[in-house]
Amino acid sequence: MRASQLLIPTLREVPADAEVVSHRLLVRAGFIRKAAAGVYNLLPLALRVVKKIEAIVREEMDRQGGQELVMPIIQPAELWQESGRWDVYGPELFRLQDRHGRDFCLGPTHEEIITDLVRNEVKSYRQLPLLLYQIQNKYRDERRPRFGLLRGREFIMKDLYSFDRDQAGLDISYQKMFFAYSRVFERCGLRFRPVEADSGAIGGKDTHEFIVFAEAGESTIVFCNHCDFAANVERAFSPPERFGVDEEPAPLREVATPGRRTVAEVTAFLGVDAKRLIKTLLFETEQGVVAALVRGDRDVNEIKLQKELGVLRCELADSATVEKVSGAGPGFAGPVGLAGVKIAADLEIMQMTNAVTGANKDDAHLVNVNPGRDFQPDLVADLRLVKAGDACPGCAHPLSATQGIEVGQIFKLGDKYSKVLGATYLDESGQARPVIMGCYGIGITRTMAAAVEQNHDENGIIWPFSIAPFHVVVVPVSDRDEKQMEMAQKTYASLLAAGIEVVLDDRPERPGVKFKDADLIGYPLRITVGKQAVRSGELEVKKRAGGETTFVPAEKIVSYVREIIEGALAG
Ligand code: 9G3
Repeated sequence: MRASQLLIPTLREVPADAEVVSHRLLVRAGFIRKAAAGVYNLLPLALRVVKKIEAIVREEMDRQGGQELVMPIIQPAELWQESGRWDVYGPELFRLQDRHGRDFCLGPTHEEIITDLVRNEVKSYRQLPLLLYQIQNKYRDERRPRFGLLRGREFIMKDLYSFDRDQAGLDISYQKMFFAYSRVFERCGLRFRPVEADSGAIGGKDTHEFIVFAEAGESTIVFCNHCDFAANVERAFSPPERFGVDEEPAPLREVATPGRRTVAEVTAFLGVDAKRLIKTLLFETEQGVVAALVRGDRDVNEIKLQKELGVLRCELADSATVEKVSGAGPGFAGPVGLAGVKIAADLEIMQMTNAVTGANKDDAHLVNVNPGRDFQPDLVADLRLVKAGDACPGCAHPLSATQGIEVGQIFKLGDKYSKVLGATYLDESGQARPVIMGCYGIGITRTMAAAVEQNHDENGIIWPFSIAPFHVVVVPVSDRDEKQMEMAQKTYASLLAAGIEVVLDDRPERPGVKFKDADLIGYPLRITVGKQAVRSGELEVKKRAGGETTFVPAEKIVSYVREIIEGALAG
């Protein structure tokens, strides 16, 4: 392709609303343009990248026996009512009506549609297992669309659904997808890690997320450098620490703590370790106010709390509620004598002796609080948010933490959807059984953005060869120098004839502009044709990653470039 004919609207200035590198660079390098909040045009370069990622995904899905199909984006409300999810999801579900006033939604995912398809078309154990997938636009009306393609309201997803006769079959399908996903992200040139995750509202047991390491990522993962444990913090468990268990319980006593509300203030004032404090956090739920107790140096994992309570809504109470419930301002609530509130204690709490808590009274705390003696929780469970330094559940070594972007997730659904929707098959003995399902997603557009987050420098994008929009750009230094233009054209033509993905930057621009754009767009290889090339017959080939330059005789350029590309694609 000739740059003069391509729509690559590069920008020098940084878009004002772009908070993360991938958003800034994809806009500046002319890959994407916003149409509405969280809704983007994918310009020709972006589409080429998307198609490459999709091709890798298709190969790996097909390798595992996946069959591609396309399901509708417009989905009837009836199916969502049957699964019960029409009412579970609120404003995040894009809803619309047809001319007859019938309800529909824009597909945020396709469990309902595919389960309906399978219940109608699959009757016998002989038709199983089945792996069905599609690559398609998805719609979710995010509260705060941001970070460009990382959290859009319309995005491209590959979603695959597995159907098996039993749990053992599902385990095999899950293994296949785990393997396929690892291959996909490796082939895309990403540094990533599969981590144990939380299945959230969709239910199901086993689930892994594939996390691409990146500072801009919204996922926090903890992992062990000593064994292979890795998990999303939302899911991570760390064994409870036993602090103060050897002490003799002392008599409960109230002490004045004027104006000391925070853990730091109270521990400094009383001269005690934060590990001696019981932190009491009040949450509002549809079951009323709940007091969650964790050690002073810990935080509450709200997702675990929500799960243990079995509630859908779980928000930190405002100060008016805190006062009404505890009779004191924020910072002085405690479990002793706290009436009319459900108390949920973390595992560590019950092992503490002579602890410090709020006294449910302004400017006062209780010391020598002994759980079991002085208060009785309604629920004891693992409620703690794991952080770096906590003990690994596998080998007790301290965990590390890092940020990342979730580019894929795989779930074992079991019979959650097949049961409610009645998707059954007849087994060998003619008995009807629910099909056992799994679902598996890859964010295609998100993977493109994640690749940019991981592969860039101050000058622009550095595409891995496997997903680069083009592999080579040929840059004549002066478009007014006939000899240079001729040599550049010839180089371009020979590469093109060899089937190499090449752009000729034939625009009437200054050399500085063309070099800057080449770096910004991130072509893996740049071939420069200047005065020296014309004189010596040698072309300068520069690698975008690392900046290494080599001079190659013009007649050898095709084989040289081909070798580099083939080497890179072979991994
Ligand atoms: C909704 C809305 C948002 C949603 C969902 C449903 C997330 C929803 C989870 C999944 C699970 C898997 C198939 C591919 C792999 C992931 N956000 N999820 O179900 F109605 Cl508005 O999508 N689906």
